[in-house]
Amino acid sequence: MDIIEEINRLKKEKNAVILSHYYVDDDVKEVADYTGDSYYLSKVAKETDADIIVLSGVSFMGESAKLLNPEKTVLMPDSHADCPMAHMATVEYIEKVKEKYDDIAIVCYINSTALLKSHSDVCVTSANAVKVVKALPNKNILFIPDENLGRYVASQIPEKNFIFNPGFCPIHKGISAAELAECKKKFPDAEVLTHPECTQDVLALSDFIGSTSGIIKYAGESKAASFIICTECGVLYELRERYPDKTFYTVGLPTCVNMKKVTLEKILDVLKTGKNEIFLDNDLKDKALASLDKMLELAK
Ligand code: CIZ
Ligand code: SF4
Repeated sequence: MDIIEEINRLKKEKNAVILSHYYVDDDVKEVADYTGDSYYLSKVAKETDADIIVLSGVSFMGESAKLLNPEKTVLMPDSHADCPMAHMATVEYIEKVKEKYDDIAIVCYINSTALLKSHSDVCVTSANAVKVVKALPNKNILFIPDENLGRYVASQIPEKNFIFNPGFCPIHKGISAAELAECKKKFPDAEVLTHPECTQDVLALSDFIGSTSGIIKYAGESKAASFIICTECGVLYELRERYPDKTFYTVGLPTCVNMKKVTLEKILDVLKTGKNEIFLDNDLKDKALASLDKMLELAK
């Protein structure tokens, strides 16, 4: 039996579901029951009636799935697949900023540890951040951990006062505006579609700024025949599959090494053994879940 057949057999036998992020390797996405961005995966995790969720992505995604569905077993194919940005804020910094403002909301990008979520008022993803922050009554917003996404959201909501935190995604930050400008010269008819984790100078050269799901939707609706995609390269698979007549370029090949740690062999292994299960600290579970639930409610 080949590995895909065996994974599918075990999925059925154990009533497991595989949720994959767009950024994992293409062969891994072949066995996924659901593939999407963080927002989509969190909604699926909340609604699934499977007993086991295999989260083919990085650890904050597994933690979110467990928070949203605590009765389920959540397994990570690779327990070291972690997002460095998820750790790039401190509780001390949050508390220090809170002391300065009476009316402040702590807004936490979902790419964050459960600990950071537990010290926040609401979570956001890149797909819903503007909508969720707009819906908050607070004028002062501390946005953690990603400064670039925070600055983009702030640019869309000028009536609020934002405080930023110096976190970043190394992959999106690594996309260079100078190289993008070169690429635009080479492909002048291509539209530039960019994730808001990229730096401000890259955003300034873009025709569309949005989450991975937003980029995929935009590429389908646009009349343009070619696009320069400024996000992690995994999204190319979905774009090329959905729109085979369109052409997609990237600036270099931005690759998240952590997402690429997930392999079919590791998925099979956790399905067989049940290892790498996510357990969350009891002290922070309720508060972290409250910030995720608030996001799901405000993003409706
Ligand atoms: O960079 C990431 O990890 C993204 C874009 C996650 C997501 O799906 O929002
Ligand atoms: Fe984290 Fe960036 Fe990888 Fe996303 S692409 S998981 S933000 S390091």
